[in-house]
Amino acid sequence: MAKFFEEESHTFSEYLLVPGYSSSKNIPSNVSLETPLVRYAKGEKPSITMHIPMVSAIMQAVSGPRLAIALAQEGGISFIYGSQSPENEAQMVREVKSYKAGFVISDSTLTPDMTLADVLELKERTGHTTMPVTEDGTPTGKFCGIVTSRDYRVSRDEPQKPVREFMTAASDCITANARTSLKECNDIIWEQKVNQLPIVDDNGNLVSLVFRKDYDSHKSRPDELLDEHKRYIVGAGINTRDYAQRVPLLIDAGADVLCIDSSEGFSEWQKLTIDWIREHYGTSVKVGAGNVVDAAGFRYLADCGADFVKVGIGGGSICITREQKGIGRGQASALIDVCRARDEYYEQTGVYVPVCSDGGIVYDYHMTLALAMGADFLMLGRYFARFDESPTRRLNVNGSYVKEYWGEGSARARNWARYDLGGKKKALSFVEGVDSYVPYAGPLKDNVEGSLTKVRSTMCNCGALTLAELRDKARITRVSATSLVEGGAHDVMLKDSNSDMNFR
Ligand code: RVP
Repeated sequence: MAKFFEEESHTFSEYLLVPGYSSSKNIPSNVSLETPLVRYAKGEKPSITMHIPMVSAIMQAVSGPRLAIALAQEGGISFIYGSQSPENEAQMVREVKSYKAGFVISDSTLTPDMTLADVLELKERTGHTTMPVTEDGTPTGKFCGIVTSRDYRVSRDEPQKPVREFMTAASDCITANARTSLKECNDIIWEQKVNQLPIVDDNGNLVSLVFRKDYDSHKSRPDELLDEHKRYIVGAGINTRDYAQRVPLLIDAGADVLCIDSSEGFSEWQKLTIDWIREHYGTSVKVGAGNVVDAAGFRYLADCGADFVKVGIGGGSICITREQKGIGRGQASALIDVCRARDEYYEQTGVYVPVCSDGGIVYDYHMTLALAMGADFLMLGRYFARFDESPTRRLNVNGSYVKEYWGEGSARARNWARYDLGGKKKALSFVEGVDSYVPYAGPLKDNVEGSLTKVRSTMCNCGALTLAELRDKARITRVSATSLVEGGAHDVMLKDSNSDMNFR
């Protein structure tokens, strides 16, 4: 006879926090959101602690180098997507590790043969108006010149006009060499009255750009997450198929932490992957595993030596696994079950294995709920896909700006290794994800700050100043379908029917 779980499975929206006593010390500026990323023994400290409990999803549409840098600047970690060649993924890790604050690697580069139409298309896609021109169109190719919006007139110029005819040629640009410090670059920008300064190496190749508009943001970022060499911390996704090739390249590139990216993690494939890493690197390479949705799955991965365990099957916004295969569990129920198992494991073994809640966060308050239910940190896909820094195109659809967002199990990403169960076939057998748009929401920094302001505020209402205290003190109630209606605006006529509250 099958085992039947006693309780239905529930989602975050079916719960609310009941405020507890808060003292005059419970003010948002006193709240710490520090959280462990990897396992540690009682009395010791984890080797990596994040300053905010957020990581970005291991997805093509989410975690590229630009988002990784922006998130590390706020105190969280990106996991660069693994559904690309090991070499490309390692290159992305290297880009993050070699990033120097204030020196921007171009993500909108032209060739001299491209046209004004290409410039306009790129501008629409990335939102950038300043575009360097290199011989081969790569961000580190031979520097040929620069295009800004002052170089063309859309009303007069032909769309087919080649870039070489209207760019400011390299010989007329003020540039600096790669040994110039950020302070010196900013001095040049002010003295020469320019808005950007291309950094060019001794062979004439573009290295990066320094922008006047970034001047203020170079000032200290209190939460940024740095390694011992003051480089940004970055993670990388791996799979249970090509780890013997992929892991060495990622470690060599400087990845600080790895995570096995799999739709279903309660499997021997995960053990084989972790065993291989332990055999070759001992415990110096940190690796998370998942995804699981119950205590047994957690226990298995914790015993395998996973540094953290990721929870969630079928709850992702772009995920249709539950419809396609009939497997999964409501994200809240899965998380509660796994977090109980983590606490038991800690009591029994003295080893704390952090839990990551992956997928299904829609509202900011879901973040607080997930943390109160026990998550040490959250993995978010849709949330980050909406920002400037995600690697996807920004488009104007019916008058609104949107960004593209597609699942790793979609026909577009074809991340077969994430879903593979073994056998000869090296392709997706059927899709488990969709291709979609999400509302464009601007820069990561502003949005993360906004969301965490709400998290801090709710923590104060629960009398908690740390995430551990929140887990201890939170009082959580289930809500009926009728009281859900009561929770939103109701019985009034909204003035702004296009309100974007749903996405905040
Ligand atoms: P969300 O934040 O709700 O967009 O969910 C993101 C999560 O969804 C990812 O971290 C991953 O676990 C899962 N995912 C990614 N692709 C797919 C799919 O195609 N089914 N699912």
